[in-house]
Amino acid sequence: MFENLSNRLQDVFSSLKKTGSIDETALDSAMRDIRRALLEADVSLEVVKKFISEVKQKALGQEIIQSISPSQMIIKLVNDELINILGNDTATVNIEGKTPASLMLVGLQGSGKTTSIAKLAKFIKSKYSKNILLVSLDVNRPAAFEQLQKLAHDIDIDILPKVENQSPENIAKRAIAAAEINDIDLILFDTAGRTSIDDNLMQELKELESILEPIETLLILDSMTGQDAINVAKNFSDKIKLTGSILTRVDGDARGGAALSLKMTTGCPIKFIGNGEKIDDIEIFHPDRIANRILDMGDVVTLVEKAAESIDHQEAEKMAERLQQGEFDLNDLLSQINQMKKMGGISSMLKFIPGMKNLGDKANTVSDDAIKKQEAIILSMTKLERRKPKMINSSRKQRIAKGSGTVVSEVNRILKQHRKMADMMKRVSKKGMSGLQDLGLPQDFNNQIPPEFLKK
Ligand SMILES: Nc1nc2c(ncn2[C@@H]2O[C@H](COP(=O)(O)OP(=O)(O)OP(=O)(O)O)[C@@H](O)[C@H]2O)c(=O)[nH]1
Ligand SMILES: [Mg+2]
Repeated sequence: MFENLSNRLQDVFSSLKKTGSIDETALDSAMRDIRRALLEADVSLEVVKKFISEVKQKALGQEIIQSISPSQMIIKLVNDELINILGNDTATVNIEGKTPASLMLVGLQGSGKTTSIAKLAKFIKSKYSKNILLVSLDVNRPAAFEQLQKLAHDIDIDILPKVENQSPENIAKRAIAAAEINDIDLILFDTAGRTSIDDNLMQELKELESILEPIETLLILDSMTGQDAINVAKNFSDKIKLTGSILTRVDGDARGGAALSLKMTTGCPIKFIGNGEKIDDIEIFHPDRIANRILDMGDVVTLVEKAAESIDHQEAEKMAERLQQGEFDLNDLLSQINQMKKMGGISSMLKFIPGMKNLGDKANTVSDDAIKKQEAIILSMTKLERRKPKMINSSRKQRIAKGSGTVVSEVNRILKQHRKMADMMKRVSKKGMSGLQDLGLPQDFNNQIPPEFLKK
């Protein structure tokens, strides 16, 4: 899977590397090649467009990191965007709920439902040691039951015995009753496929859905069908509530476009991929590992992450030095806010000051909007005002409030907050941590942050 895309992207990157420095023209031409590579991999146009515009926008707004080259930066951006369209976090199969809990597999004829159910059952049994019952609800295709029965036997998992001429709805009810008696944790239901989506099939699935109240309804999609898989997913999710999908036959699909388009176009996360006919040919779908496989540039990605991290550290250390000398003006507050934005908390800075590590953890709950507002207020001050906040009189306050789209009381609040923090820094630098006790800290530290700035 993804061989073609992988090769194409690597060609783009190797010619980028040769270019050395990257200007907008070089970036444009690289993005054109990436666009073509994605389209050839059968990724849907909608997704390709979004992909390209995200990467381009980020590439242009990117901070320059000295120790890495622009081409390395672009590789990292493409990597991140690949992970993003693949769904970011790994979506795990849900197996918790009222017992017996039902999992239902649905999909078109021949998509790989019966094979996948056996693969999934073995996976869940060995990973979570659950008691599983397999049930065939396919009363249409001759020998559908026998196919599942053979697989169940191979993996040593129980299957609900066949009763002739029972409707899928009645089999479902019988399965739940049998599971309750036999201490079954999970029932995996195999359903009938159709050559195309028809109303009867959907009606049957809807009825089964209301009987089973499944904790997972997984759509089985044949990745070889490419863009069609996306339409199938859209159609199914219009009618029943899908919780995820299993993409089968990725072993025969060199393009991988379905995998790359599915999450973004349908919102349905891929939970597993089937990569062969054997029972063990199933894999959890990890977006980051898949992206890594496509790019095959793991070392570059790690390098860029490390470089970006070290920049944050340098900044934080520089500020910590100033703080230790008792200096803390509004510029420091601004870079602290920037650090907060980047690293998600005041703790990132405070941890560099001996004894303040735990204190930092407590203050790690400042909300994003509040941070943006604080930043806007400080940015509306002149450089001199930031260095000498005392000079900010009421007319200056009004100008600052106007410039930042806030009101004077908010400007006052920041100034007050800054005064308190500066005072705290001064005490710490003079007396060490004992200086904080005069302020009633650390217990009181969260009070330094206005309550509306804390996450609800
Ligand atoms: N190469 C490969 N073949 C697969 C994979 N998954 C299923 N198959 C094959 O696809 C064929 C159909 O699989 P089934 O599991 O019977 O499909 P189904 O959706 O249950 O089919 P119906 O019940 O007829 O709707 C079988 O020959 C499987 O061996 C896979 O991941 N890779
Ligand atoms: Mg089947």
